[in-house]
Amino acid sequence: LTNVRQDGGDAGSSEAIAVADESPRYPIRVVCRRTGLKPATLRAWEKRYHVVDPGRTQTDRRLYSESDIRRLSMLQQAIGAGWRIGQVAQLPDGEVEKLLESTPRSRTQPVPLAIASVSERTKVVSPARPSRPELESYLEPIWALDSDTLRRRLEEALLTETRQQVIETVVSPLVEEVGNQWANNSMRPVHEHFATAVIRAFLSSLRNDFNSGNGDHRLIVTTPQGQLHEIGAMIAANVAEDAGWGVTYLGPNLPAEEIALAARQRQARAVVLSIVLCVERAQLEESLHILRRLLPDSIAIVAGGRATADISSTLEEVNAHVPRTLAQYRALLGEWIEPVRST
Ligand code: B12
Repeated sequence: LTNVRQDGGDAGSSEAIAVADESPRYPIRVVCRRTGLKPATLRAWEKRYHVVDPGRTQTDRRLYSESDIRRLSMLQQAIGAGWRIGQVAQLPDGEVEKLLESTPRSRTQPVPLAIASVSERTKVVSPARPSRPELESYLEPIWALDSDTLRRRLEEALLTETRQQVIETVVSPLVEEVGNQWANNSMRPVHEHFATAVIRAFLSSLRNDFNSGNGDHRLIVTTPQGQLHEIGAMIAANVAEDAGWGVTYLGPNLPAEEIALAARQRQARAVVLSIVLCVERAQLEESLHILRRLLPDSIAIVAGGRATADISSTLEEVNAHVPRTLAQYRALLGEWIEPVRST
């Protein structure tokens, strides 16, 4: 609270005015601790939205003032209340304050699609569901159907993080967030389709198609017939390539006979399946049995994805390895690759 008048009297009286120290003096670490923002989010907000204008030390490190911290805390609260950073970043402090006071809990309920026009949806529905602040800069271009910006932001993430980190900390949570917003009608199917298309292209571009593997280092990655969700399989392919495996990626929705043919032809070490949704369970379970029958014992089946829990007994029957997390999957691939390396 800068220049707070304590007596309501003469503005010229220096004793009557309590001036908070507004000099820039807090490093980014302190600001993040006090506001709960991550450093990367704060830098992104500054770069894209100029939310505050910090001072600099002689060695060019950022320094923030009390009022910067206050503003950032309010913006952080607004995001928590479901606003998007693009909607609040340019508002003066007083407006953000009013917004926070007047954001009733009921705003967290989405407006039904049927009665909301597109403009109402971007104004009213988009702040409906709090999303993770660190994903805001990716959700903005999805709302705007702006593929250039979405793609550029994903690529920018690669400048500071490894391919694995970007997949696990950006791509996975982003698709999940899109899926949740789509499921609760906060996002239209067009936005979900658009986001999926750009993310598929991005994951494709990360893949190392030239490494088809040699010796025992070959994997087939796909999804069984009826399983249309492909991003889990693309992630599994990327993770394996990162761990040094040559991957033959077959896309989604493939009959067991075709998968087995590819695995035998490539003399793969394993077939990796992504099973995200338990649709047509009987067909899914049958195709796993067929696959096991058509594969020699030397070719393992690895199955991952959220629906593996629904068919766990079948997966056991076909002797599948079922890593529950990407870390477990990486560990399994590591165990297999080690003996090969040592020969
Ligand atoms: C995009 C999408 C689609 C697209 C897929 C396009 C494509 N080319 O992939 C389309 C439009 C085709 C689609 C269709 C359907 N979808 Co859909 N879809 C999604 C969405 C938004 C993203 C899916 C995705 O790619 N996720 C990203 C990946 C990264 O997440 P994941 O698949 O869970 O994978 C993680 C783990 O499971 C694991 N993993 C996955 N595979 C593997 C493999 C290995 C080896 C390992 C180790 C780990 C692993 O690692 C990943 C990273 O954490 C999700 C929402 C969401 N929250 O995921 C809904 C979602 C999966 N879909 C859903 C539904 C209901 C459907 C439909 C039935 C809708 C309909 N009525 O038609 C159909 C069914 C299609 C079918 N037969 O398979 C539901 C499933 C609900 C449930 N019971 O689980 C979801 C969760 C949406 C929701 N919240 O309701 N969908």
